[in-house]
Amino acid sequence: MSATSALDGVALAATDVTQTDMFQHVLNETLIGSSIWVNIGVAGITLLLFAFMAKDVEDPRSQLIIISAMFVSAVSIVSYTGLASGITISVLEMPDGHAMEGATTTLAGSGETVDGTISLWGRYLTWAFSTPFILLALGLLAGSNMTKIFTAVIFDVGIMITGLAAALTTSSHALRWFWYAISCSFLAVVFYILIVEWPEDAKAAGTQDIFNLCRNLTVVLWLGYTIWWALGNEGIALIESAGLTSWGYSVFDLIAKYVFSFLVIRYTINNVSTVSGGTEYGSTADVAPADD
Ligand code: RET
Repeated sequence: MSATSALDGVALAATDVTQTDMFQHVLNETLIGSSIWVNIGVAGITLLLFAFMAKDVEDPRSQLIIISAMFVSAVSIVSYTGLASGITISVLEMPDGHAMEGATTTLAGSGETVDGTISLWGRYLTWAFSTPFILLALGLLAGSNMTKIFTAVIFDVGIMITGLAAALTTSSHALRWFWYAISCSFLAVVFYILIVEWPEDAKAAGTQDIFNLCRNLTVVLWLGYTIWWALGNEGIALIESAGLTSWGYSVFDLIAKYVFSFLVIRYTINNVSTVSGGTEYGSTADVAPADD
C-alpha cells in the first residue's frame, strides 16, 4: 500500500484496505462506531438482566424458551465485536450500474481515500446464528411441532446467507438483486409460518396474546430490515451513508432482539404452568426417574 497515493489524488483500491484500517475506521468514525458500541453494551446489560430475571425458573421447557431468547443477545455481542474488530467489515467496489459505482470512502483512521463503499457484512452472517433462536422461542411459545419449527429455522438461515451473498456480490449488479430476491422468497416462507401456521397453534396452546404481540413485532421489524437493505448504501443508496445505514439496523436490532426477548422471557417467567411440558420435557431417557 502506498502512503503517497492519497496525496497524489489517486484513491487506494478496496483490496488494499487492511483489517487494521477497518478497525481504526470504526474507532474514529462516530456514526458507525456508535452504532456498534451501543449494541455491545445493550446486549451485555440485557444478558445480565435476563439471567437475573430467570434465575428461579426450574421448568425445563420454560428454561428452553428463555435460553433461546437469551442466546440472541449473546450472538449479538459476537456480531458487533466482529464488526468492531474490523474482521467482518470491508470496503467493496460496487459493480457497474450500482448507485454507489465509483464511490470512494475516506478512512477515518489514516485519512486515506479508497475506492468503494463500506459493507458491514458481518451482520448478515451473524443473523444466521441469532435469528433462528428468535424463531425457536416463538415456535415453542406457540406450541408448534418440530416440522414447522425446523422449516422456519432452515428458511431463516437461508434468508441470511443469501442476504450475505447479495451484500458481497461485486461482479454483477443484477446478481446482487437476484440474491436479494431469493432471500425475500425465503422470508415469504417464514412469514407464512408466522402468519398462518403458528397463530392456530398458539390459540390451541392458550398463548395467543403474547404470541401475536411478538409475532407482530417480528413481522414489522423483519420487513423493516428488508426494506432498509434496499434503501441503504448496499441497495439503491437512497441512504448513501454507511453510518446511517448501520444505525438503521442497530435501531431495528434494539427492538427485534432485546425488546422481543424481554417480552418473551417476562411472559414465560409469569406463565410457567401454561408453557410447561412437565418436568420430563426433553428427557432423553424413556423411563422417568423415580420420585424420592
Ligand atoms: C436482508 C437482505 C436480503 C433480503 C432480506 C433481508 C432480511 C433480513 C432480515 C433480518 C432480520 C434480522 C434480525 C436480527 C436480529 O438479531 C438480509 C436484509 C429478506 C429479516 C431480526
